[in-house]
Amino acid sequence: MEYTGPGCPQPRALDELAVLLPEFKNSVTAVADGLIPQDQAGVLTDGLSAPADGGFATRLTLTLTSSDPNQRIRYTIDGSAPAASSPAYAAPLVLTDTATVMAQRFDAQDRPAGYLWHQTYECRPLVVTAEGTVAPQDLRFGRRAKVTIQSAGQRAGVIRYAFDGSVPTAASPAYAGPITIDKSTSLKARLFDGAGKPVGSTWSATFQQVDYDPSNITCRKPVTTSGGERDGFYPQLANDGILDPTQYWGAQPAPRWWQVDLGRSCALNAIHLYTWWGGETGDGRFYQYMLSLSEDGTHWTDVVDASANQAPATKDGYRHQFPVTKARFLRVTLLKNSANPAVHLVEVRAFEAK
Ligand SMILES: [Ca+2]
Repeated sequence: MEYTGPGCPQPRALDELAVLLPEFKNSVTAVADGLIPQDQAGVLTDGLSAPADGGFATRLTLTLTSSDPNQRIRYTIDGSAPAASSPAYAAPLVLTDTATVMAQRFDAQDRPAGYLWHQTYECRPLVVTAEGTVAPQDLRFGRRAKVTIQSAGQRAGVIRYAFDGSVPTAASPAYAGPITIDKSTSLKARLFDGAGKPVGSTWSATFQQVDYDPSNITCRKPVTTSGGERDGFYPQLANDGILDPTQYWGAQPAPRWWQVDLGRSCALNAIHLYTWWGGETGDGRFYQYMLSLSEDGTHWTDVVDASANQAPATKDGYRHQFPVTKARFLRVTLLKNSANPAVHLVEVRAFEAK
């Protein structure tokens, strides 16, 4: 997700540069209060959806200082260079919309002195949250997601949005409540004030629908394996929640096992095992395996014996149901891949009895 608009680097402290460049001394410096903290940048769920380069959500207070108190500062907020006719700085500036601030010292004869200081501060007034995504800061979702848009600080105005990739205008649909999406889509949203004028930047993101099942309980739990991993084929790819055949755990030679710690004793009655299946339509390969459960990680019960399986792997996976069994640990032992000596898991999903 990102905001589009002017770039917004952190405010410059020209006094720091003065160490290297003495001629920068006696220039204007600035302190900005209200910038979105770096550690909250990019967070979707708590409402601060912004890239890591700052910006502000509702209001920004800017304090300008000159190391020469005898010279006044004049400033503009429209991007033009300050002149003798520009306002003299007397108190901290309060910004409520994107602005390029320029400031310059002027001497007793109102002649420019020192160097021009300038900085663009980007207002990002919207807060976007989503339910049903793979993770709080993730824009990928399963069957559907519910997207909520608010203005930061309950700022007055009308939020308008567009799904077609265009930037919302005053004629775009007005946001009236959470929006449910059920396919991949771009979303752009923008705040308009009472006069129909846009405020700040446009919020923009692309939500991506993926094969993700929120009722699966293996997702992102700790995993261990018997080793033999190939570079880049991490064990965590088999329980990242997403069925994506380009991302899988791979190890060799068979047999190899992969194990997940569910963190608590669960009443399981179904496991869906997605080995690699050899491309979109499958290449006819099959995997032979055992599925075992354990309460303590030491004593195991085999709930599925597919050691003689010859059914080809497909994108639908090997789906097993079994009598309800209590377990904290789930182990997949891959005994054989008919295509080559390596074994592969795209995803392992487990489900609790309802
Ligand atoms: Ca996966």
